[in-house]
Amino acid sequence: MRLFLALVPPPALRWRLGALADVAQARCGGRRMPDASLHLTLAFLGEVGDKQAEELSEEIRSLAIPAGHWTLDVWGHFRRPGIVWVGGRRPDTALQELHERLWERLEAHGLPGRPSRFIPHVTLLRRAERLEADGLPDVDLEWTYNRVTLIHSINDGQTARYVPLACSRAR
Ligand code: 2AM
Repeated sequence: MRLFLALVPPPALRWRLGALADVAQARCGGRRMPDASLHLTLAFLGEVGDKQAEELSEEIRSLAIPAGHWTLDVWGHFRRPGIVWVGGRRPDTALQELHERLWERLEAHGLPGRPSRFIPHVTLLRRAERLEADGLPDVDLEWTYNRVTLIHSINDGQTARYVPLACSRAR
């Protein structure tokens, strides 16, 4: 199973991210992420066996993360995969710490793959050749979070469907 840990936006924020995705697609082309799939990946686990997925689900259900507040105020582009995203202009210490803490737990479960660099972002478009920033609205969003979700990414041909498997406890 292809798994990742993510923050899932509350409905009002999801709606605002979706509105930005619409404007971005009109400007930059590419494939827009469906509203239901919008998220911030904290850790990408890759392929995990069923038994380990069950153990990880238990671990996530028993976890309580510190509540946090992330400011999204910039457009970004990863050229090679053609991703247009929104994120924070400044590094966010709380998200960085959460990422580190989660990877410590994942490594304790024997999972490899901790990246050398973590760039928190919400992917809005895929296969967009470039970011046409002119004419895009300023990004001015606040994301208050207190839970992490373990998500199963199921590939249905062209698009991935994301199915939540487990959610951490609220503090
Ligand atoms: P992306 O949106 O920047 O592509 C599910 O695929 C989530 O995991 C997506 O948010 C995706 O990030 C991320 N992801 C997919 N493959 C990855 C990889 N090899 N390394 C890091 N993150 C990955």
